[in-house]
Amino acid sequence: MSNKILVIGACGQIGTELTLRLRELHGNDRVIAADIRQGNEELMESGPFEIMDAIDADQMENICLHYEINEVYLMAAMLSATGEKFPDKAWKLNMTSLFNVLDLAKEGKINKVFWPSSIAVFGPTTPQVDTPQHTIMEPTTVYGISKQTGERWCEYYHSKYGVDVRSIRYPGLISWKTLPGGGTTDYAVEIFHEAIAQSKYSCFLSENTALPMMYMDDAIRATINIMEAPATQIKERSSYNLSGMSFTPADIAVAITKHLPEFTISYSPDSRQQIADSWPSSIDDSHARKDWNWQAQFDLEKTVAVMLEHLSN
Ligand code: AKB
Repeated sequence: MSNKILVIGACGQIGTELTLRLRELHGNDRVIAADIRQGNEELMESGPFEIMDAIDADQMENICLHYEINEVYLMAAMLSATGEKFPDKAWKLNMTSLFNVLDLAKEGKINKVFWPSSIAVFGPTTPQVDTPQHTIMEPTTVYGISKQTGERWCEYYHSKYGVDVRSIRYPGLISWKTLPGGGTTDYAVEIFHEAIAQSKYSCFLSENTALPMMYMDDAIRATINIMEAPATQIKERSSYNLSGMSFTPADIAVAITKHLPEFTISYSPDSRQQIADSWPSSIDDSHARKDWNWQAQFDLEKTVAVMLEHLSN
């Protein structure tokens, strides 16, 4: 089978940078971007693009067969905060798209699948600090329930049908190329845009809400590393805990102030506070380190420096 890659949800926050990196590694024509809408100029002009609705199984199959796709990265999803506004749509998108891809793999039409899970699989009864790989998972958001259910299905398709599916529980992701949309951790990106534009930011989470976060370069490296690891090294076929850094809105504000002394933050928690309170504050990713040599490279200081540099330009 040819080695061709399809990224579904290629125009979103992760999809954009993942597609561009995969194109660098494999060649522009070997990485097909697909999304329900068009993406930024760099993405659209660097290689093939298809309009695709991830819940349309026939459309997905036709694109996979047409391009002789080998690997699929399914990045389309409705995130935590938007999912609470549209629970039925979130469930439909997050679950149907996953079954569409898993079934293509089960039928031997594609070889390998990447599917993102999230720290949202955890809930208020989960140990909050250094949350272990295997622990209590009672998520309270539709997004979290869809990710937890998806994890069980990934493991099921692997053990029953031999599907080579790999997954990571992403923390909040910080990036400058494409904005996140509809998540609870989005404040950690918004804050940079507002710091540069207005020198102030009103945060929708409270001062001391610690959450696991990661700079996008680390997330992309982890995604590609887990997909490139030999199958025998992938011991968790649900999803791997992954840790970058943990900080509160107050911590990131202090780190920004070191570069922009006039910056000020205020706090006006909204409904997203309840979601954040149900999630871990830090993650134990020892299984990912042991099984496929995961190691984060970006801490808060480094992330703040690189975000401000890129966004100021
Ligand atoms: C969200 O906030 O919903 C996402 C996530 C942690 O999966 N960024």
